[in-house]
Amino acid sequence: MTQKVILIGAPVDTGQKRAGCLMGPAAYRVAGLAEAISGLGHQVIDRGDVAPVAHEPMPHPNPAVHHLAETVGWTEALSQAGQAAAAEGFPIFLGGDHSLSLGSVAGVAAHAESVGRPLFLLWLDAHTDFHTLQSTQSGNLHGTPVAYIAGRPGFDAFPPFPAPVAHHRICMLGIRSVDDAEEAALIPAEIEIADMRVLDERGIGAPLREFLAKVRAENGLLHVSLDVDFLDPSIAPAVGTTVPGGTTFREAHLVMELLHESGLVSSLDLVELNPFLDERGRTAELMVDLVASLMGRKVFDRPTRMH
Ligand code: 4U7
Ligand code: MN
Ligand code: MN
Ligand code: MN
Repeated sequence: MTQKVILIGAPVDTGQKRAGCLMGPAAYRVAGLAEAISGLGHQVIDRGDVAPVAHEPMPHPNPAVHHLAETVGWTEALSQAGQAAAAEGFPIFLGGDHSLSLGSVAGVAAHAESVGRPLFLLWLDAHTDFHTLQSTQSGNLHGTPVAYIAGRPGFDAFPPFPAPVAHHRICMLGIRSVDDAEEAALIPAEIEIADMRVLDERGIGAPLREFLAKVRAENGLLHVSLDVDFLDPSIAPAVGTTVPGGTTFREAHLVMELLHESGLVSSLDLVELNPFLDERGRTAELMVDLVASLMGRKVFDRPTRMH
Protein backbone atom coordinates (compact mmCIF):
# COMPACT_ATOMS: atom_id res chain seq x y z
CA MET A 1 0.00 0.00 0.00
CA THR A 2 1.30 3.44 -0.92
CA GLN A 3 1.31 5.84 2.01
CA LYS A 4 1.32 9.59 2.41
CA VAL A 5 4.17 9.90 4.90
CA ILE A 6 4.43 13.13 6.90
CA LEU A 7 7.78 13.85 8.56
CA ILE A 8 7.54 15.95 11.72
CA GLY A 9 10.83 17.17 13.18
CA ALA A 10 10.78 17.15 16.99
CA PRO A 11 14.17 18.46 18.19
CA VAL A 12 13.35 17.83 21.86
CA ASP A 13 16.38 17.78 24.18
CA THR A 14 14.87 18.68 27.56
CA GLY A 15 13.62 15.21 28.60
CA GLN A 16 17.12 14.21 29.73
CA LYS A 17 20.46 15.81 30.58
CA ARG A 18 22.86 14.90 27.78
CA ALA A 19 22.70 17.54 25.05
CA GLY A 20 22.56 16.41 21.44
CA CYS A 21 19.16 14.88 20.67
CA LEU A 22 18.11 18.23 19.21
CA MET A 23 20.32 17.36 16.23
CA GLY A 24 18.32 14.18 15.58
CA PRO A 25 15.92 15.52 12.94
CA ALA A 26 18.82 17.06 10.98
CA ALA A 27 20.76 13.78 11.14
CA TYR A 28 17.80 11.80 9.74
CA ARG A 29 17.50 14.28 6.89
CA VAL A 30 21.25 14.04 6.18
CA ALA A 31 21.07 10.24 6.32
CA GLY A 32 18.42 10.29 3.58
CA LEU A 33 15.24 9.31 5.40
CA ALA A 34 12.87 11.05 2.97
CA GLU A 35 14.69 9.62 -0.05
CA ALA A 36 14.64 6.09 1.39
CA ILE A 37 10.87 6.27 1.89
CA SER A 38 10.04 7.91 -1.44
CA GLY A 39 12.33 5.38 -3.16
CA LEU A 40 9.86 2.70 -2.03
CA GLY A 41 7.06 4.46 -3.90
CA HIS A 42 5.51 6.43 -1.05
CA GLN A 43 4.69 10.12 -1.07
CA VAL A 44 6.78 12.05 1.50
CA ILE A 45 6.01 15.48 2.90
CA ASP A 46 8.55 17.03 5.28
CA ARG A 47 6.74 19.51 7.52
CA GLY A 48 10.02 20.78 9.02
CA ASP A 49 10.57 21.11 12.75
CA VAL A 50 7.87 21.85 15.33
CA ALA A 51 8.53 24.55 17.97
CA PRO A 52 7.29 24.17 21.55
CA VAL A 53 4.54 26.31 23.07
CA ALA A 54 6.20 28.76 25.51
CA HIS A 55 5.36 28.60 29.24
CA GLU A 56 6.61 30.22 32.43
CA PRO A 57 8.68 27.81 34.57
CA MET A 58 6.55 25.23 36.41
CA PRO A 59 7.85 24.10 39.81
CA HIS A 60 7.08 20.52 40.86
CA PRO A 61 6.90 18.87 44.32
CA ASN A 62 9.43 16.26 43.15
CA PRO A 63 12.60 18.40 43.12
CA ALA A 64 14.33 16.05 40.66
CA VAL A 65 11.86 16.92 37.89
CA HIS A 66 13.42 19.37 35.44
CA HIS A 67 12.23 21.21 32.31
CA LEU A 68 8.58 20.57 33.13
CA ALA A 69 7.32 23.74 31.43
CA GLU A 70 9.34 23.03 28.28
CA THR A 71 8.07 19.45 28.19
CA VAL A 72 4.45 20.56 28.58
CA GLY A 73 5.05 23.04 25.73
CA TRP A 74 6.45 20.32 23.47
CA THR A 75 3.57 18.01 24.39
CA GLU A 76 1.00 20.60 23.33
CA ALA A 77 2.73 21.48 20.07
CA LEU A 78 3.48 17.89 19.03
CA SER A 79 0.03 16.67 19.99
CA GLN A 80 -1.53 19.26 17.71
CA ALA A 81 0.88 18.54 14.84
CA GLY A 82 0.43 14.79 15.33
CA GLN A 83 -3.36 14.86 15.34
CA ALA A 84 -3.45 16.89 12.12
CA ALA A 85 -0.86 14.67 10.41
CA ALA A 86 -2.60 11.45 11.48
CA ALA A 87 -5.82 12.68 9.90
CA GLU A 88 -3.96 13.26 6.66
CA GLY A 89 -1.48 10.40 6.40
CA PHE A 90 1.23 8.40 8.19
CA PRO A 91 3.17 10.63 10.63
CA ILE A 92 6.81 9.91 11.45
CA PHE A 93 8.15 11.95 14.37
CA LEU A 94 11.89 12.59 14.12
CA GLY A 95 13.30 12.99 17.61
CA GLY A 96 14.44 14.29 19.81
CA ASP A 97 14.46 12.47 23.13
CA HIS A 98 11.63 10.14 24.20
CA SER A 99 9.71 12.86 26.07
CA LEU A 100 8.41 13.80 22.60
CA SER A 101 6.13 10.74 22.78
CA LEU A 102 4.06 12.47 25.47
CA GLY A 103 2.90 14.68 22.58
CA SER A 104 3.13 12.45 19.52
CA VAL A 105 1.04 9.69 21.07
CA ALA A 106 -1.44 12.19 22.54
CA GLY A 107 -1.95 13.50 19.00
CA VAL A 108 -2.49 10.12 17.38
CA ALA A 109 -4.72 9.06 20.32
CA ALA A 110 -6.92 12.09 19.70
CA HIS A 111 -7.11 11.12 16.04
CA ALA A 112 -7.96 7.49 16.90
CA GLU A 113 -10.72 8.68 19.18
CA SER A 114 -12.14 10.95 16.47
CA VAL A 115 -12.37 8.06 14.00
CA GLY A 116 -13.73 5.66 16.64
CA ARG A 117 -10.89 3.12 16.51
CA PRO A 118 -8.81 1.85 19.46
CA LEU A 119 -5.14 2.86 19.57
CA PHE A 120 -2.48 0.22 20.23
CA LEU A 121 1.11 1.01 21.25
CA LEU A 122 4.28 -0.96 20.45
CA TRP A 123 7.17 0.28 22.63
CA LEU A 124 10.59 -0.79 21.29
CA ASP A 125 13.00 0.19 24.05
CA ALA A 126 15.53 -1.00 26.64
CA HIS A 127 13.41 0.84 29.23
CA THR A 128 9.73 0.76 30.15
CA ASP A 129 9.41 4.58 30.50
CA PHE A 130 6.61 4.02 33.04
CA HIS A 131 7.57 6.59 35.69
CA THR A 132 5.14 9.20 36.96
CA LEU A 133 6.42 12.66 37.87
CA GLN A 134 6.31 11.52 41.51
CA SER A 135 8.26 8.29 41.04
CA THR A 136 11.09 9.41 38.75
CA GLN A 137 14.40 9.67 40.61
CA SER A 138 16.41 11.06 37.71
CA GLY A 139 13.72 13.66 37.00
CA ASN A 140 14.31 12.98 33.29
CA LEU A 141 10.90 13.13 31.68
CA HIS A 142 11.93 10.87 28.77
CA GLY A 143 11.36 8.10 31.32
CA THR A 144 7.63 8.90 31.70
CA PRO A 145 5.66 8.74 28.41
CA VAL A 146 4.10 5.28 28.78
CA ALA A 147 2.68 6.26 32.18
CA TYR A 148 0.99 9.30 30.63
CA ILE A 149 -0.27 7.30 27.65
CA ALA A 150 -1.67 4.58 29.94
CA GLY A 151 -3.48 7.18 32.06
CA ARG A 152 -1.45 6.94 35.28
CA PRO A 153 -2.06 9.85 37.69
CA GLY A 154 0.47 12.62 38.35
CA PHE A 155 0.46 14.41 34.99
CA ASP A 156 -1.66 17.35 36.17
CA ALA A 157 0.67 19.87 34.54
CA PHE A 158 -0.04 18.27 31.13
CA PRO A 159 -3.16 18.37 28.98
CA PRO A 160 -5.39 15.43 29.98
CA PHE A 161 -4.41 12.45 27.80
CA PRO A 162 -7.14 11.89 25.19
CA ALA A 163 -8.51 8.35 25.58
CA PRO A 164 -5.72 6.65 27.58
CA VAL A 165 -4.48 3.43 25.95
CA ALA A 166 -5.75 0.31 27.74
CA HIS A 167 -3.01 -1.90 29.21
CA HIS A 168 -3.89 -4.88 27.02
CA ARG A 169 -3.29 -2.70 23.96
CA ILE A 170 0.35 -1.97 24.94
CA CYS A 171 3.29 -4.25 24.12
CA MET A 172 6.96 -3.63 24.97
CA LEU A 173 9.86 -5.41 23.27
CA GLY A 174 13.56 -5.27 24.12
CA ILE A 175 13.20 -4.34 27.80
CA ARG A 176 16.30 -4.79 29.98
CA SER A 177 16.35 -1.86 32.43
CA VAL A 178 13.40 -1.31 34.78
CA ASP A 179 13.52 0.83 37.94
CA ASP A 180 11.92 -0.51 41.15
CA ALA A 181 9.03 1.95 41.09
CA GLU A 182 8.26 1.09 37.48
CA GLU A 183 8.37 -2.62 38.22
CA ALA A 184 6.00 -2.22 41.18
CA ALA A 185 3.50 -0.44 38.93
CA LEU A 186 3.95 -2.87 36.03
CA ILE A 187 3.57 -6.13 37.95
CA PRO A 188 -0.21 -5.78 38.42
CA ALA A 189 -0.69 -4.19 34.97
CA GLU A 190 -1.57 -6.42 32.02
CA ILE A 191 0.92 -4.71 29.72
CA GLU A 192 2.69 -7.30 27.55
CA ILE A 193 6.39 -7.06 28.38
CA ALA A 194 8.61 -9.18 26.16
CA ASP A 195 11.89 -8.40 27.91
CA MET A 196 15.24 -9.63 26.58
CA ARG A 197 14.90 -12.90 28.54
CA VAL A 198 11.63 -13.61 26.73
CA LEU A 199 13.20 -12.72 23.37
CA ASP A 200 16.17 -15.03 24.08
CA GLU A 201 13.82 -17.93 24.77
CA ARG A 202 11.05 -17.36 22.24
CA GLY A 203 12.63 -15.22 19.54
CA ILE A 204 11.28 -11.79 18.71
CA GLY A 205 8.77 -12.90 16.07
CA ALA A 206 6.40 -14.88 18.30
CA PRO A 207 5.47 -12.18 20.84
CA LEU A 208 5.19 -9.57 18.10
CA ARG A 209 2.84 -11.75 16.01
CA GLU A 210 0.65 -12.34 19.07
CA PHE A 211 0.35 -8.61 19.62
CA LEU A 212 -0.35 -7.88 15.95
CA ALA A 213 -3.17 -10.44 16.03
CA LYS A 214 -4.77 -8.43 18.86
CA VAL A 215 -4.48 -5.20 16.88
CA ARG A 216 -6.09 -6.87 13.87
CA ALA A 217 -8.89 -8.42 15.94
CA GLU A 218 -9.98 -4.98 17.21
CA ASN A 219 -9.37 -3.14 13.90
CA GLY A 220 -6.98 -0.89 15.82
CA LEU A 221 -4.58 1.83 14.84
CA LEU A 222 -0.98 1.02 15.81
CA HIS A 223 1.62 3.53 16.94
CA VAL A 224 5.23 2.29 17.06
CA SER A 225 7.76 4.10 19.26
CA LEU A 226 11.35 3.13 18.41
CA ASP A 227 13.99 4.16 20.97
CA VAL A 228 17.57 3.84 19.63
CA ASP A 229 18.50 1.96 22.83
CA PHE A 230 16.21 -0.91 21.74
CA LEU A 231 19.23 -1.82 19.60
CA ASP A 232 22.43 -3.23 21.02
CA PRO A 233 24.95 -0.40 21.64
CA SER A 234 27.51 -2.24 19.49
CA ILE A 235 25.42 -1.48 16.40
CA ALA A 236 23.77 1.75 17.62
CA PRO A 237 26.22 3.79 19.71
CA ALA A 238 24.52 7.19 19.24
CA VAL A 239 22.39 7.18 22.38
CA GLY A 240 22.86 8.61 25.86
CA THR A 241 21.35 5.66 27.74
CA THR A 242 23.23 2.62 26.43
CA VAL A 243 22.27 -0.71 27.98
CA PRO A 244 24.19 -3.84 26.92
CA GLY A 245 22.36 -6.90 25.66
CA GLY A 246 20.04 -5.22 23.16
CA THR A 247 18.49 -6.47 19.96
CA THR A 248 20.62 -7.43 16.98
CA PHE A 249 20.58 -6.00 13.47
CA ARG A 250 18.44 -8.88 12.20
CA GLU A 251 16.06 -8.96 15.17
CA ALA A 252 15.34 -5.27 14.62
CA HIS A 253 14.86 -5.70 10.89
CA LEU A 254 12.60 -8.71 11.44
CA VAL A 255 10.38 -6.57 13.68
CA MET A 256 10.14 -3.96 10.93
CA GLU A 257 9.48 -6.57 8.22
CA LEU A 258 6.70 -8.21 10.23
CA LEU A 259 5.21 -4.79 10.95
CA HIS A 260 5.25 -3.99 7.24
CA GLU A 261 3.62 -7.31 6.33
CA SER A 262 0.91 -6.72 8.91
CA GLY A 263 -0.18 -3.49 7.23
CA LEU A 264 -1.30 -2.29 10.68
CA VAL A 265 1.14 0.48 11.59
CA SER A 266 -0.33 3.98 11.35
CA SER A 267 2.34 6.20 12.98
CA LEU A 268 5.95 6.05 14.19
CA ASP A 269 8.37 7.80 16.57
CA LEU A 270 12.15 7.68 16.05
CA VAL A 271 13.60 8.75 19.37
CA GLU A 272 16.77 9.19 21.43
CA LEU A 273 19.23 9.47 18.54
CA ASN A 274 22.09 11.67 19.77
CA PRO A 275 24.16 12.42 16.63
CA PHE A 276 26.93 13.94 18.79
CA LEU A 277 27.64 10.41 20.07
CA ASP A 278 27.51 8.70 16.67
CA GLU A 279 30.35 7.09 14.72
CA ARG A 280 30.39 8.38 11.15
CA GLY A 281 26.59 8.45 11.04
CA ARG A 282 26.19 4.70 11.41
CA THR A 283 23.36 4.86 13.96
CA ALA A 284 21.39 7.39 11.91
CA GLU A 285 21.88 5.22 8.83
CA LEU A 286 20.75 2.08 10.67
CA MET A 287 17.61 3.87 11.86
CA VAL A 288 16.89 4.98 8.28
CA ASP A 289 17.35 1.38 7.07
CA LEU A 290 14.94 0.13 9.74
CA VAL A 291 12.34 2.66 8.59
CA ALA A 292 12.89 1.42 5.03
CA SER A 293 12.11 -2.14 6.17
CA LEU A 294 9.00 -0.88 7.94
CA MET A 295 7.90 0.88 4.76
CA GLY A 296 8.38 -2.18 2.56
CA ARG A 297 12.03 -2.71 1.64
CA LYS A 298 12.69 -6.45 1.44
CA VAL A 299 15.81 -8.59 1.68
CA PHE A 300 14.41 -10.72 -1.14
CA ASP A 301 11.18 -9.83 -2.87
CA ARG A 302 9.25 -13.07 -2.45
CA PRO A 303 5.46 -13.03 -2.24
CA THR A 304 4.35 -12.19 1.32
CA ARG A 305 4.02 -15.23 3.55
CA MET A 306 1.85 -15.43 6.64
CA HIS A 307 3.00 -17.63 9.49
B1 4U7 B 1 14.43 6.28 27.64
C1 4U7 B 1 15.66 5.67 33.86
F1 4U7 B 1 16.83 5.53 35.87
N1 4U7 B 1 14.64 4.68 34.12
O1 4U7 B 1 14.03 7.13 34.77
C2 4U7 B 1 15.18 7.03 34.35
F2 4U7 B 1 17.31 4.06 34.35
O2 4U7 B 1 13.53 7.14 26.83
C3 4U7 B 1 16.02 5.68 32.42
O3 4U7 B 1 13.90 4.93 27.50
C4 4U7 B 1 15.00 6.27 31.51
O4 4U7 B 1 15.78 6.30 27.10
C5 4U7 B 1 15.33 6.07 30.04
O5 4U7 B 1 15.96 7.98 34.27
C6 4U7 B 1 14.40 6.81 29.17
C7 4U7 B 1 16.94 5.30 34.61
MN1 MN C 1 12.61 5.36 25.83
MN1 MN D 1 15.37 3.74 26.42
MN1 MN E 1 -4.99 -3.18 33.39
